[in-house]
Amino acid sequence: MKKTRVIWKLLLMMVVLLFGVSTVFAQSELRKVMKERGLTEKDLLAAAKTYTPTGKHDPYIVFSSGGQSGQILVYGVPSMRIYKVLAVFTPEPWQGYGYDDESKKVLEGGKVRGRYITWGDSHHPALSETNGDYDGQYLFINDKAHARVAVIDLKDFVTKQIVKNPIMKSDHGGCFVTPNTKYVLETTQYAAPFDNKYHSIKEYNKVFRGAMTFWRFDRKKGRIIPEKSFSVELPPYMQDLADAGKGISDGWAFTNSWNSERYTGGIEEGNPPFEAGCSANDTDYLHVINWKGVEKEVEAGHYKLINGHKVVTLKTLVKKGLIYLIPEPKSPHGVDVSPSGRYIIVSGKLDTHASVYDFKKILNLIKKKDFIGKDPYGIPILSMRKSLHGQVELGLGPLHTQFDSKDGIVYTSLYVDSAVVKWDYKRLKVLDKIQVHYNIGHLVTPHGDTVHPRGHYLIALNKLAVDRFNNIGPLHPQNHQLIDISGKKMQMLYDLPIPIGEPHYAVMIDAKLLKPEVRYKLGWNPYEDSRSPYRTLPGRERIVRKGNRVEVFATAIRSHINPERIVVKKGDIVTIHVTNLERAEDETHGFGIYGYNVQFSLEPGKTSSATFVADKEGVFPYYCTEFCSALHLEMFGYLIVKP
Ligand code: RUQ
Ligand code: CUA
Repeated sequence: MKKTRVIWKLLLMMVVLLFGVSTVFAQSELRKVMKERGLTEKDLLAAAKTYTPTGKHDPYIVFSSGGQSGQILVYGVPSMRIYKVLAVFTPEPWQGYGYDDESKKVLEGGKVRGRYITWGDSHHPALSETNGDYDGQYLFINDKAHARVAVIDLKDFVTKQIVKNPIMKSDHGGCFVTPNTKYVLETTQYAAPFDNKYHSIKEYNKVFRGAMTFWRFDRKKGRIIPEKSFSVELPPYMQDLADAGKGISDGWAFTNSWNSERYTGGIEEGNPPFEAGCSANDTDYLHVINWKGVEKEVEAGHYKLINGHKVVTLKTLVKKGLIYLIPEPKSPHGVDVSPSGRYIIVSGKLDTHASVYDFKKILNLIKKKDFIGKDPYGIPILSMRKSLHGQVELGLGPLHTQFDSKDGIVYTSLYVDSAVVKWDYKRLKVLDKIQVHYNIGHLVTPHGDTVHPRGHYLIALNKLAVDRFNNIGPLHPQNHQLIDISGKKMQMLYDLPIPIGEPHYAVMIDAKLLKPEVRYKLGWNPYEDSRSPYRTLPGRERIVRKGNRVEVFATAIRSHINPERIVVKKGDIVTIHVTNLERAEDETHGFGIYGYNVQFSLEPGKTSSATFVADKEGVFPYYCTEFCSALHLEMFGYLIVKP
């Protein structure tokens, strides 16, 4: 009772401060609103913890995967206000991404066997790290459907590069970075042949393979260097989530798996379905890989070139003692390395327990060559019992784990129970549980997968929303729920519907670490981080014709586009470059042309180009597509194509 009264007084004080009204008036107003909206005192407290007055900024920023949209969602915590959708694997017109020549080049990096792909199943974002903690410089994300990885530079929140994995057909265990972002990890999901040829499913054990790729990241250039990247060949066990070691496990990588049966399905032939065949064994394998050792083998030239990519074979890995397997409860999910790097938490998924492995014990077993056997590929297997620190029964469907700032405290999602469980992985006991709505996949805490988790908030990334929001048709949004974890008991604060696809993972960073630019240098091509050779200064606008090639050097500044008329002949190949001359913050112009699928977003200083064949005669208005000034509507011109 006493506590409620204190809360009540605090809230009143807030209202008084906020509105500058008398206590009595504020009290009656507040009571009225509560009554009208059916709010409890608990609701008011949650509101006070999340409400962010106009002009106030958020202390944390979340980068959430956008699932099938192939994008990334950026929102603030605790306000849960959505700030931006980052275009990554998919064309996105607001940002002009995929609609100008410069960004098309980035998307082309993600071609699959020559085909231009316009979607991605974005899964796990990863922030760049320095000494194991976020540094606010780069963001990476994988596309499960096509085994691709993208690099986003956080100095302007723009996708700079997409690389296609040369040997994988899908991925899941990515992206995870090594503690200084030397490598970005990507691990296969569905085993497949490394080559692009026909193979019968009967060749599964021999030809189908998993892999873990170590993409070498050049921090200065802000790009992945494919020539310096390499992969390790893995058995076709359907590798799942992965993580890079840190602290005492730095130099090692971990991935679990869910098909040690090497089951190949075939209900068509009367075989059991995949989901039964892939979970017949009681255990699957946690893979333990010494990547620093693998790096040395690559340097020594002990690799095979497959599709032009360096692959260290299973044979080499086994011969040099660079890979080990440890049984884990069947079809597990999530493999999360503790801040110190000593403990590795694997969730049961089909088992109600989380298994906490102790890397010190693992290293000892490896040193002593204390193995319980070998798998069909000759990989030594360590004893599960001897590798474990312990197991804790958490509930139904444990999936992912995030760490708290308090030592030993973690949060694990329970998919089947629709709950988050708070527990102690060192002392092996459950501390608290909270219901979420519904069927949670991942969860995220600030810096929750680094050496220095910050605590305070947790977001449950729920797969199903069911009845939580207004009915907007059979396709429901997912539901991100903000939870206060600063106290002993977890408290639900806020629901955020996610409108662009199924978010898998999200990362949450201290907003102070992000220092993006507000404008580009004049004439900038952000996709190449250099001055565009096509930049145009005021007074230098021109139209240059060479044979049937017409090149237009244009500028945009409040409130005109120069030139105002572009006259070409039918069949001409036209390239239009537009430079935004503005220096003022947020003075973005756009440039859209009727009928030619051209749309630029011209942030201050940016130069964008579009090349097209003027294959239709007629009159084609172009105009600025951002409401930039009182005379924005007047910011236009005509492309006239003569017969
Ligand atoms: S994994 S919902 Cu697809 Cu990130 Cu666990
Ligand atoms: Cu420029 Cu509207």
